[in-house]
Amino acid sequence: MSASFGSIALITGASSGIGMACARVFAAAGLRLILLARRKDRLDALAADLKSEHGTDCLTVGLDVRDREAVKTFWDGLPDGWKQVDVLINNAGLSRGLDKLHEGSISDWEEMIDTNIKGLLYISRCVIPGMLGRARGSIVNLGSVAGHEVYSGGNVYCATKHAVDALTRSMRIDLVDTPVRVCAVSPGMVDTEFSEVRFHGDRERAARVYEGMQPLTAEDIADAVFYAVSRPPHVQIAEIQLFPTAQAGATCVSRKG
Ligand code: NDP
Ligand code: 8X3
Repeated sequence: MSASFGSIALITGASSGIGMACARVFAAAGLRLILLARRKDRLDALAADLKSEHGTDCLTVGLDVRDREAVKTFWDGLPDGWKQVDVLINNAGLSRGLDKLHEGSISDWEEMIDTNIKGLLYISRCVIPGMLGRARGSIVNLGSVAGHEVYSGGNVYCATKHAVDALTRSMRIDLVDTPVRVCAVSPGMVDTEFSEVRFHGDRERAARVYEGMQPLTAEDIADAVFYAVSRPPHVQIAEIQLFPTAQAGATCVSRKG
């Protein structure tokens, strides 16, 4: 099976949150999926679910997108019939900490820069040439409100998402004379494992981020990603920004109770 916009989607960071929700939406649309993340056990469990729910064929790969050689080896070693990626969802990403820059952890900075910027670049460099060869493709990069605004303690995370915004707009220019479309989906607060990762596993602190307000869900974001990809070929959605109704900016959130 396939959809009018393609037959294979590659989703990075499919083991959790937004990436996992995207996998469910694109599986329901009949695509075959290449699912990447470090936690392969989770990808395998997801693939088994999608097989039984939709008959989806998934290729699951335990991969750290920061590892340039591993990304190349994964791509070069893809089995026949799996290289024709029509939909690329550059979703793998994370934040670490909310420290002031002059008190920040350099290893946290490197993790964010290497994942959110360099990982996106390594994967895109592998996938885009094939899209050009086949003259079709849709790329969705996960941006953020943090790619448009900065906030206290957001420093390096915000810088990485500003970089994603710059790379998305650059890709669109570089690909303007081709049929390949590039979109950023840029959410505000989404209730996933994101805050737990930001606070290094501190679940109580993570839960406080969403206290007294209703955040977006991963499914809300997957719906936006699917909308962008499923437009007719002559329509390129440049960016979708989404907030919860109780949010109007990075630091403007209405909390009740
Ligand atoms: P989650 O923490 O739930 O999911 C993050 C995903 O990224 C996981 O599947 C994780 O898999 C993967 N990932 C992280 N590091 C790597 C790596 N080095 N190599 C491969 N995969 C990696 O968070 P979200 O779903 O919320 O985040 C998805 C994207 O959405 C991110 O880019 C984030 O910045 C963005 N975003 C999130 C918002 C939010 O409020 N939640 C708002 C705006 C944007 P694993 O650990 O198994 O490798
Ligand atoms: C995630 C949203 O507000 O934590 O990108 O930066 S925020």
